[in-house]
Amino acid sequence: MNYHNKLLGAALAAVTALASFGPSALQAAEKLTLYCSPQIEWCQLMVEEFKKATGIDVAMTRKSSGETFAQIKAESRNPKGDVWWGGTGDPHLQAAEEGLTEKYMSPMLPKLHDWAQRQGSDSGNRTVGIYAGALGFGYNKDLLAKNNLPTPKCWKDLLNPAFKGHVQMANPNSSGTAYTTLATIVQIFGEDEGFEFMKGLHKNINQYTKSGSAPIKAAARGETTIGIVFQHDIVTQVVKGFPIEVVSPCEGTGYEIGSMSIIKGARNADSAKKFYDFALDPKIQTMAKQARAYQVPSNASANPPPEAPDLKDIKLIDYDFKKYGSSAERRRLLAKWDKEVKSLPR
Ligand code: S7P
Repeated sequence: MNYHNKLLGAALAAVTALASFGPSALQAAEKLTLYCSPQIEWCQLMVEEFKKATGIDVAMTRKSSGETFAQIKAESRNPKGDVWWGGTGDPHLQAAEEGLTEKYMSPMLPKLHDWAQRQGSDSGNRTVGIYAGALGFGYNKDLLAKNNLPTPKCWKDLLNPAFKGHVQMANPNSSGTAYTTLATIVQIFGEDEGFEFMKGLHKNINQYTKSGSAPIKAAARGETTIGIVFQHDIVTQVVKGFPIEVVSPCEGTGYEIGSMSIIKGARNADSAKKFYDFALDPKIQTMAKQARAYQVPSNASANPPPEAPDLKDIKLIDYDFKKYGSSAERRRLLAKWDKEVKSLPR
């Protein structure tokens, strides 16, 4: 027997052995590549629970919302991911508009809150809402007292020169949280005044981080006094016992509809649909608090964690998801922020 025949024999033996284990062995070969944008602890919990429920192996990478959008776009000729789970809704809407994601209508859709279903209908069902959360900022009360700083209550308070070097936020190009901040400020104050606000804020910023929740983790560690983030991410630090206070700005604030999409050309399309339905299940959404994730779940039968900020108590603006999630507007605002704000000296 020559070398090639030997190789063929070995391959045939392997296939026969696999088949003899029956369908469960073949099922175990199912897999899923998950791009995950919420906090890593929640990403890991979802991977474990999905594997437990289905036996499907998951390869997961965690990246911020803007970064994941850029990756999916860069890979669009040769897609490597199957599902993009979580992250702010604006870049999911942009991905839908740019044809980077697949249409899918889960049987769970009618069980979702209106705001989550609307995310679907606004995108031709190429994305869907999985949670909601309001933007705000948090501060380290020990550092505030130590530096004799006033208590900030409003967005405009953050422009006080006393806060120079005390405020941290993420870069809106990489971070969905920071893009939500930029779009919120523009919607509250109007574009001209909003950009003046961002320039004033820039003078007080000590660092633009890559990830949206990093500034409040830094505040918890005493590395910055104030972090502009989603309020649920502030609650996580409060629950961990850090001396952090949550602020819902007096002028009102924007919010996110955290979203999920199936990537166009997904190699594991069946697994992707299974994960999608699984992630909309009320039992699975209720598990989020195990990972100290305090967003409001999108399935109306899921129980929001008691610690989750109650959106009814927050002065929410009528955030225009269609406009600020559109490809042209997101690209325009980010380019303008890079040119007119980020480039300024501090
Ligand atoms: O930490 C949870 C969370 O705030 O992170 C997501 C966020 O978009 C990911 O971080 P980036 O700001 O870095 O993109 C939110 O969707 C989610 O609520």
